[in-house]
Amino acid sequence: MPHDPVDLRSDTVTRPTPAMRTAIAEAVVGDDVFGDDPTVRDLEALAAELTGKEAGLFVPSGSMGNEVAILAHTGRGDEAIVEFDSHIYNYETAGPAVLSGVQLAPIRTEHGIFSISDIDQAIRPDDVHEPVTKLICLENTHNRKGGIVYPLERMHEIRDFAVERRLRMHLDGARIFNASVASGIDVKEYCATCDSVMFCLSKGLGAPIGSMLVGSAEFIRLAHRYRKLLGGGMRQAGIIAAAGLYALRHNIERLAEDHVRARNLAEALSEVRSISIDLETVQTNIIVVDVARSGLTVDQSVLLLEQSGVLVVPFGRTTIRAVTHLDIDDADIERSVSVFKKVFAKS
Ligand code: TLP
Repeated sequence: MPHDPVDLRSDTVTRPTPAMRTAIAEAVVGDDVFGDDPTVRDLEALAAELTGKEAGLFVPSGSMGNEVAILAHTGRGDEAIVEFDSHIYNYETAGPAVLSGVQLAPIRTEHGIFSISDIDQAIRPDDVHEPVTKLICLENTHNRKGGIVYPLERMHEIRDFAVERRLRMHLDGARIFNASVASGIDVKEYCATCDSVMFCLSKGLGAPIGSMLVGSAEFIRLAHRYRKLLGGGMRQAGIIAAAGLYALRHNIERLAEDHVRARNLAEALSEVRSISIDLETVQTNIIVVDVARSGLTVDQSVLLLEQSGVLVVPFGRTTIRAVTHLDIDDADIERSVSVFKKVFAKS
Protein backbone atom coordinates (compact mmCIF):
# COMPACT_ATOMS: atom_id res chain seq x y z
CA MET A 1 0.00 0.00 0.00
CA PRO A 2 1.52 3.38 -0.96
CA HIS A 3 1.84 5.79 1.97
CA ASP A 4 0.51 9.33 2.07
CA PRO A 5 3.47 11.67 1.69
CA VAL A 6 5.24 12.79 4.87
CA ASP A 7 4.30 16.47 4.85
CA LEU A 8 7.13 18.48 6.40
CA ARG A 9 6.40 21.68 4.43
CA SER A 10 5.15 23.57 7.49
CA ASP A 11 3.47 23.16 10.86
CA THR A 12 0.50 24.91 9.22
CA VAL A 13 -0.54 21.73 7.36
CA THR A 14 -2.12 19.94 10.33
CA ARG A 15 -5.75 18.90 10.10
CA PRO A 16 -8.10 19.13 13.08
CA THR A 17 -8.32 15.95 15.13
CA PRO A 18 -11.71 14.32 15.84
CA ALA A 19 -11.69 15.87 19.34
CA MET A 20 -11.00 19.33 17.92
CA ARG A 21 -13.75 18.83 15.35
CA THR A 22 -16.16 17.94 18.18
CA ALA A 23 -15.21 21.19 19.96
CA ILE A 24 -15.86 23.06 16.69
CA ALA A 25 -19.25 21.36 16.20
CA GLU A 26 -20.35 22.15 19.73
CA ALA A 27 -19.19 25.79 19.79
CA VAL A 28 -21.69 28.33 21.11
CA VAL A 29 -21.58 31.22 18.65
CA GLY A 30 -22.91 34.74 18.04
CA ASP A 31 -22.10 37.67 15.77
CA ASP A 32 -18.61 38.71 16.83
CA VAL A 33 -18.77 42.07 15.01
CA PHE A 34 -21.53 42.89 17.52
CA GLY A 35 -19.30 41.41 20.25
CA ASP A 36 -21.80 38.59 20.73
CA ASP A 37 -19.67 35.50 20.30
CA PRO A 38 -18.97 33.91 23.69
CA THR A 39 -16.43 31.44 22.29
CA VAL A 40 -14.37 34.23 20.72
CA ARG A 41 -14.54 36.15 24.01
CA ASP A 42 -13.34 33.07 25.91
CA LEU A 43 -10.47 32.59 23.46
CA GLU A 44 -9.43 36.25 23.71
CA ALA A 45 -9.55 36.08 27.51
CA LEU A 46 -7.49 32.87 27.60
CA ALA A 47 -4.90 34.32 25.18
CA ALA A 48 -4.56 37.40 27.38
CA GLU A 49 -4.27 35.27 30.53
CA LEU A 50 -1.63 32.91 29.09
CA THR A 51 0.50 35.80 27.83
CA GLY A 52 0.04 38.02 30.89
CA LYS A 53 -1.51 40.84 28.85
CA GLU A 54 -4.66 42.86 29.56
CA ALA A 55 -6.57 41.97 26.41
CA GLY A 56 -6.59 39.81 23.29
CA LEU A 57 -7.97 40.01 19.77
CA PHE A 58 -8.74 37.07 17.49
CA VAL A 59 -7.45 37.63 13.95
CA PRO A 60 -7.73 35.39 10.87
CA SER A 61 -3.97 35.08 10.29
CA GLY A 62 -0.56 35.80 11.73
CA SER A 63 0.15 38.24 8.92
CA MET A 64 -2.97 40.23 9.75
CA GLY A 65 -1.99 40.21 13.44
CA ASN A 66 1.44 41.65 12.66
CA GLU A 67 0.04 44.24 10.25
CA VAL A 68 -2.69 45.33 12.67
CA ALA A 69 -0.02 45.74 15.36
CA ILE A 70 2.17 47.87 13.08
CA LEU A 71 -0.86 50.00 12.15
CA ALA A 72 -1.66 50.52 15.82
CA HIS A 73 1.91 51.36 16.89
CA THR A 74 2.94 53.70 14.07
CA GLY A 75 1.92 56.53 11.76
CA ARG A 76 2.68 57.29 8.09
CA GLY A 77 6.35 58.05 7.50
CA ASP A 78 7.53 56.27 10.62
CA GLU A 79 10.18 53.58 10.55
CA ALA A 80 10.17 50.14 12.18
CA ILE A 81 13.33 48.16 12.90
CA VAL A 82 13.07 44.54 11.81
CA GLU A 83 15.47 41.64 11.36
CA PHE A 84 16.58 41.08 7.74
CA ASP A 85 15.22 37.51 7.61
CA SER A 86 12.04 38.27 9.56
CA HIS A 87 8.59 37.24 8.37
CA ILE A 88 7.41 40.85 8.52
CA TYR A 89 10.16 41.98 6.14
CA ASN A 90 10.06 39.01 3.75
CA TYR A 91 6.65 37.40 3.69
CA GLU A 92 3.96 39.99 4.30
CA THR A 93 3.90 41.42 0.77
CA ALA A 94 5.24 44.81 1.91
CA GLY A 95 2.27 45.18 4.26
CA PRO A 96 3.91 47.82 6.47
CA ALA A 97 4.57 50.03 3.40
CA VAL A 98 1.18 49.45 1.79
CA LEU A 99 -1.05 49.48 4.85
CA SER A 100 0.74 51.63 7.43
CA GLY A 101 2.88 53.85 5.18
CA VAL A 102 5.80 52.64 7.29
CA GLN A 103 9.34 52.11 6.08
CA LEU A 104 11.15 49.07 7.42
CA ALA A 105 14.76 49.28 8.55
CA PRO A 106 16.02 45.70 8.14
CA ILE A 107 19.09 44.69 10.15
CA ARG A 108 21.19 41.67 9.20
CA THR A 109 22.10 39.39 12.10
CA GLU A 110 23.73 35.98 12.25
CA HIS A 111 21.01 34.15 14.15
CA GLY A 112 18.08 36.56 14.12
CA ILE A 113 19.02 38.08 17.49
CA PHE A 114 19.68 41.84 17.73
CA SER A 115 22.52 43.27 19.77
CA ILE A 116 21.87 46.59 21.47
CA SER A 117 24.40 48.18 19.16
CA ASP A 118 22.49 46.85 16.09
CA ILE A 119 19.45 48.74 17.29
CA ASP A 120 21.36 51.79 18.46
CA GLN A 121 22.85 52.22 14.99
CA ALA A 122 19.47 51.86 13.30
CA ILE A 123 17.68 54.51 15.36
CA ARG A 124 17.26 57.73 13.40
CA PRO A 125 18.48 61.04 14.75
CA ASP A 126 15.92 63.79 15.23
CA ASP A 127 16.39 65.27 11.77
CA VAL A 128 13.72 66.72 9.51
CA HIS A 129 15.10 64.76 6.54
CA GLU A 130 14.69 61.35 8.14
CA PRO A 131 11.84 59.05 9.11
CA VAL A 132 10.97 58.74 12.79
CA THR A 133 11.96 55.42 14.38
CA LYS A 134 8.92 54.16 16.30
CA LEU A 135 8.96 50.42 16.63
CA ILE A 136 11.22 47.41 17.09
CA CYS A 137 9.88 44.04 15.92
CA LEU A 138 11.35 40.77 17.21
CA GLU A 139 10.60 37.23 16.01
CA ASN A 140 10.62 34.34 18.48
CA THR A 141 11.12 31.61 17.42
CA HIS A 142 12.88 32.89 14.32
CA ASN A 143 11.51 31.03 11.32
CA ARG A 144 14.12 31.68 8.60
CA LYS A 145 16.97 31.23 11.06
CA GLY A 146 15.78 27.68 11.71
CA GLY A 147 13.35 28.08 14.61
CA ILE A 148 15.87 29.38 17.09
CA VAL A 149 14.76 30.72 20.46
CA TYR A 150 15.40 34.38 21.36
CA PRO A 151 17.28 34.48 24.68
CA LEU A 152 15.00 36.07 27.29
CA GLU A 153 17.85 38.05 28.77
CA ARG A 154 18.52 39.74 25.42
CA MET A 155 14.83 40.57 25.08
CA HIS A 156 14.99 42.28 28.48
CA GLU A 157 18.06 44.25 27.44
CA ILE A 158 16.34 45.34 24.24
CA ARG A 159 13.25 46.30 26.26
CA ASP A 160 15.30 48.48 28.63
CA PHE A 161 16.96 50.15 25.67
CA ALA A 162 13.62 50.65 23.89
CA VAL A 163 12.12 52.28 26.98
CA GLU A 164 15.10 54.59 27.25
CA ARG A 165 14.76 55.56 23.56
CA ARG A 166 10.95 55.74 23.72
CA LEU A 167 10.40 52.98 21.18
CA ARG A 168 7.54 50.49 21.13
CA MET A 169 8.14 46.76 20.77
CA HIS A 170 6.13 44.16 18.89
CA LEU A 171 6.82 40.43 19.06
CA ASP A 172 6.06 38.21 16.11
CA GLY A 173 5.54 35.21 18.34
CA ALA A 174 3.94 33.03 15.67
CA ARG A 175 5.71 30.14 17.44
CA ILE A 176 6.18 31.63 20.92
CA PHE A 177 4.79 28.48 22.55
CA ASN A 178 7.52 26.48 20.81
CA ALA A 179 10.06 28.90 22.31
CA SER A 180 8.51 28.51 25.75
CA VAL A 181 8.33 24.70 25.67
CA ALA A 182 11.92 24.46 24.37
CA SER A 183 13.39 26.85 26.94
CA GLY A 184 11.13 26.06 29.89
CA ILE A 185 10.47 29.81 30.22
CA ASP A 186 6.85 30.87 30.71
CA VAL A 187 5.33 32.58 27.67
CA LYS A 188 4.37 35.45 30.01
CA GLU A 189 8.03 36.23 30.57
CA TYR A 190 8.75 36.62 26.87
CA CYS A 191 5.58 38.65 26.38
CA ALA A 192 6.37 41.00 29.28
CA THR A 193 9.25 42.43 27.24
CA CYS A 194 7.02 43.64 24.39
CA ASP A 195 4.04 46.00 24.08
CA SER A 196 2.21 43.66 21.76
CA VAL A 197 2.52 40.02 20.78
CA MET A 198 1.06 38.05 17.89
CA PHE A 199 0.96 34.28 18.17
CA CYS A 200 -0.50 31.67 15.84
CA LEU A 201 -3.04 28.99 16.70
CA SER A 202 -2.72 27.56 13.20
CA LYS A 203 0.91 26.41 13.42
CA GLY A 204 2.28 23.90 15.94
CA LEU A 205 -0.81 24.26 18.12
CA GLY A 206 -2.80 22.52 15.39
CA ALA A 207 -5.86 24.75 14.86
CA PRO A 208 -7.05 25.12 11.26
CA ILE A 209 -7.27 28.95 11.25
CA GLY A 210 -6.43 31.92 13.37
CA SER A 211 -3.94 33.93 15.35
CA MET A 212 -4.09 36.12 18.45
CA LEU A 213 -2.90 39.63 19.07
CA VAL A 214 -2.44 40.59 22.72
CA GLY A 215 -1.46 43.79 24.52
CA SER A 216 -2.83 46.49 26.78
CA ALA A 217 -6.58 47.13 26.78
CA GLU A 218 -5.98 50.46 25.07
CA PHE A 219 -3.79 48.90 22.36
CA ILE A 220 -6.35 46.17 21.68
CA ARG A 221 -9.17 48.76 21.38
CA LEU A 222 -7.18 50.44 18.62
CA ALA A 223 -6.18 47.11 17.06
CA HIS A 224 -9.86 46.13 16.94
CA ARG A 225 -10.59 49.12 14.72
CA TYR A 226 -7.67 48.27 12.41
CA ARG A 227 -8.77 44.65 12.19
CA LYS A 228 -12.11 45.93 10.88
CA LEU A 229 -10.31 48.20 8.42
CA LEU A 230 -8.42 45.21 7.00
CA GLY A 231 -11.62 43.20 6.62
CA GLY A 232 -10.90 40.98 9.60
CA GLY A 233 -14.20 41.46 11.41
CA MET A 234 -15.72 37.98 11.44
CA ARG A 235 -19.26 36.96 12.31
CA GLN A 236 -19.95 33.55 13.96
CA ALA A 237 -16.22 33.19 14.44
CA GLY A 238 -16.73 30.95 17.48
CA ILE A 239 -16.72 28.09 14.98
CA ILE A 240 -13.00 28.62 14.47
CA ALA A 241 -12.27 30.13 17.90
CA ALA A 242 -13.42 26.82 19.43
CA ALA A 243 -10.54 25.10 17.63
CA GLY A 244 -8.16 27.73 18.99
CA LEU A 245 -9.44 27.21 22.55
CA TYR A 246 -9.02 23.48 22.13
CA ALA A 247 -5.48 24.00 20.84
CA LEU A 248 -4.48 26.19 23.80
CA ARG A 249 -5.98 23.74 26.28
CA HIS A 250 -4.54 20.55 24.81
CA ASN A 251 -1.68 21.11 22.40
CA ILE A 252 0.94 23.24 24.15
CA GLU A 253 2.95 20.69 26.14
CA ARG A 254 3.00 18.22 23.28
CA LEU A 255 5.12 20.65 21.22
CA ALA A 256 8.04 19.03 23.06
CA GLU A 257 7.40 15.88 20.99
CA ASP A 258 7.76 17.88 17.77
CA HIS A 259 11.07 19.24 19.05
CA VAL A 260 12.41 15.77 19.85
CA ARG A 261 11.41 14.52 16.40
CA ALA A 262 13.00 17.53 14.70
CA ARG A 263 16.19 16.86 16.64
CA ASN A 264 16.16 13.17 15.73
CA LEU A 265 15.60 13.96 12.07
CA ALA A 266 18.31 16.65 12.06
CA GLU A 267 20.84 14.39 13.76
CA ALA A 268 20.18 11.55 11.34
CA LEU A 269 20.40 13.87 8.33
CA SER A 270 23.59 15.48 9.58
CA GLU A 271 25.28 12.16 8.83
CA VAL A 272 24.43 12.41 5.14
CA ARG A 273 27.63 13.76 3.62
CA SER A 274 26.21 15.65 0.66
CA ILE A 275 23.93 17.92 2.74
CA SER A 276 24.59 20.02 5.81
CA ILE A 277 22.61 21.15 8.82
CA ASP A 278 23.64 23.57 11.56
CA LEU A 279 22.55 21.46 14.53
CA GLU A 280 22.90 24.40 16.90
CA THR A 281 19.95 26.10 15.25
CA VAL A 282 17.70 23.05 15.61
CA GLN A 283 16.18 24.15 18.91
CA THR A 284 12.48 23.67 18.16
CA ASN A 285 10.52 22.13 15.26
CA ILE A 286 12.30 23.59 12.21
CA ILE A 287 15.20 22.09 10.28
CA VAL A 288 17.02 23.99 7.55
CA VAL A 289 19.01 21.74 5.22
CA ASP A 290 21.72 23.11 2.94
CA VAL A 291 21.87 21.09 -0.26
CA ALA A 292 24.73 23.00 -1.94
CA ARG A 293 27.29 20.19 -1.62
CA SER A 294 24.95 17.65 -3.22
CA GLY A 295 25.17 19.31 -6.61
CA LEU A 296 21.37 19.42 -6.74
CA THR A 297 19.51 22.71 -6.91
CA VAL A 298 16.88 23.53 -4.33
CA ASP A 299 14.10 22.87 -6.84
CA GLN A 300 15.59 19.53 -7.88
CA SER A 301 15.95 18.52 -4.22
CA VAL A 302 12.35 19.42 -3.43
CA LEU A 303 11.10 17.52 -6.49
CA LEU A 304 13.17 14.38 -5.88
CA LEU A 305 12.09 14.26 -2.23
CA GLU A 306 8.48 14.74 -3.27
CA GLN A 307 8.73 11.91 -5.81
CA SER A 308 9.91 9.66 -2.98
CA GLY A 309 7.11 10.76 -0.64
CA VAL A 310 8.57 13.56 1.49
CA LEU A 311 7.33 17.14 1.15
CA VAL A 312 9.58 20.09 2.09
CA VAL A 313 9.77 23.72 0.89
CA PRO A 314 12.51 25.75 -0.81
CA PHE A 315 13.97 28.06 1.84
CA GLY A 316 16.74 30.08 0.23
CA ARG A 317 19.27 29.83 -2.57
CA THR A 318 20.75 26.55 -1.35
CA THR A 319 18.44 25.58 1.51
CA ILE A 320 15.22 23.64 2.04
CA ARG A 321 13.07 23.55 5.19
CA ALA A 322 11.44 20.64 7.02
CA VAL A 323 9.05 21.24 9.95
CA THR A 324 7.69 18.71 12.43
CA HIS A 325 4.15 19.00 13.80
CA LEU A 326 1.09 17.30 15.25
CA ASP A 327 0.54 15.04 12.23
CA ILE A 328 4.10 13.69 12.15
CA ASP A 329 4.99 10.59 14.16
CA ASP A 330 8.16 8.57 14.72
CA ALA A 331 7.48 6.34 11.71
CA ASP A 332 7.25 9.46 9.50
CA ILE A 333 10.66 10.56 10.76
CA GLU A 334 12.18 7.16 10.00
CA ARG A 335 10.67 7.21 6.53
CA SER A 336 11.96 10.75 5.92
CA VAL A 337 15.48 9.76 6.96
CA SER A 338 15.55 6.88 4.51
CA VAL A 339 14.14 9.04 1.69
CA PHE A 340 16.72 11.79 2.31
CA LYS A 341 19.47 9.17 2.38
CA LYS A 342 18.26 7.69 -0.91
CA VAL A 343 17.89 11.07 -2.67
CA PHE A 344 21.14 12.58 -1.45
CA ALA A 345 23.28 9.43 -1.55
CA LYS A 346 22.83 9.44 -5.30
CA SER A 347 23.99 13.00 -5.73
N1 TLP B 1 4.91 31.33 8.24
C1 TLP B 1 4.65 30.39 7.18
C2 TLP B 1 5.06 30.98 5.83
O1 TLP B 1 4.43 32.19 5.61
C3 TLP B 1 6.54 31.17 5.69
C4 TLP B 1 5.40 29.12 7.46
O2 TLP B 1 5.10 28.11 6.81
O3 TLP B 1 6.30 29.13 8.33
N2 TLP B 1 5.23 35.08 11.51
C5 TLP B 1 6.00 34.00 11.35
C6 TLP B 1 7.28 33.89 12.10
C7 TLP B 1 5.59 32.98 10.49
O4 TLP B 1 6.38 31.92 10.31
C8 TLP B 1 4.36 33.10 9.80
C9 TLP B 1 3.89 32.07 8.81
C10 TLP B 1 3.59 34.26 10.03
C11 TLP B 1 4.06 35.24 10.88
C12 TLP B 1 2.27 34.52 9.32
O5 TLP B 1 1.26 33.66 9.67
P1 TLP B 1 0.01 33.42 8.66
O6 TLP B 1 0.48 32.40 7.67
O7 TLP B 1 -1.06 32.91 9.58
O8 TLP B 1 -0.31 34.72 8.04
